[in-house]
Amino acid sequence: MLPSRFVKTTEISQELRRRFAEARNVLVLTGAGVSAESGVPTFRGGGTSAVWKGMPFDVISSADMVQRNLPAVWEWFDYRRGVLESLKPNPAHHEIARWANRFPDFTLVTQNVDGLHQRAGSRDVIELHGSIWRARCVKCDSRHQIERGSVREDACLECGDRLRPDVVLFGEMLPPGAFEQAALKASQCDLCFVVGTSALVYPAAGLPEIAKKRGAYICEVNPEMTGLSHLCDEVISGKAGEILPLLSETTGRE
Ligand code: BJW
Repeated sequence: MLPSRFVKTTEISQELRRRFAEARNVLVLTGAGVSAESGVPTFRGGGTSAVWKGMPFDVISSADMVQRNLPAVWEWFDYRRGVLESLKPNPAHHEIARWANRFPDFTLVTQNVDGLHQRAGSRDVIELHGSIWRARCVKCDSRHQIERGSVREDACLECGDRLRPDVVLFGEMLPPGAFEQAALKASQCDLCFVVGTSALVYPAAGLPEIAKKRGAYICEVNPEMTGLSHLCDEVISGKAGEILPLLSETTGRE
């Protein structure tokens, strides 16, 4: 089933312009695609999907691998942090950061662990899947920031036990309160953007469904159709870094 409005171009509909100009509560859910134009590989689809030493990401980024071979997991995450050191936020990150000042109530929820939203200036980002820039103790759960360009700690500063990346792997619980806070905001928003996510991973993919049930207008920005496209009021087929800046330009809302 196609969404009510499927825009197969970079055109922004009059309806979306009006909604964008009048919206008070806006929620944006982002996924790996929002960082694709910065050079961060997405997880699924296309030739650049994440693979490490022949292992698909769901093998190396798994709770099982943390148990069996934590050094291999760190090698994969250290490599990714190293790559991120030289990458920059793209126009999509910057545009979303500006939106925080446009709407009376704005919430950014991301599945990304790369920290690029924050580097673009976004604050109070709800990170559903953790951060590649933090380590967490396997025993006492205390968290340790990993500064850009620095060497990460080997052992927990509180109890001395092993540290693991503070990211959420399949079958693991999301950070306490993160989804609940995002779900509350989804239930209150009047405009919801779903940007650069395949919308396959739950509970994140359930947020636009919550917003839709409460009557929000849902707009997806993605070069591909996803499992959520049918639920959206509008699907704009294109790259986030090209589409999102057009919204402000065409509505003139500052
Ligand atoms: C562009 C673009 C451009 C490209 N511009 N777009 C309910 C129903 C069914 C299953 C479950 C359920 N609840 C829980 C589950 C199980 C599971 C799950 O969802 N499984 C499904 C796969 C079926 N979920 C979980 O296990 C979650 N935990 C949980 O629910 O805990 C409670 C619980 C515990 C135990 C039992 C039951 C419940 C945890 C999920 C953790 C996900 N972790 C990962 C890895 C992080 C670590 C790492 O970085 O290595 O997070 S998986 C990976 O997928 C990563 C991402 O955040 C996540 C989502 O991917 P995303 O962002 O959508 O990226 P892609 O690559 O899939 O898509 C990119 C998109 O961008 C594409 O559409 C492109 O077209 C597009 N694109 N260029 C715009 N320029």
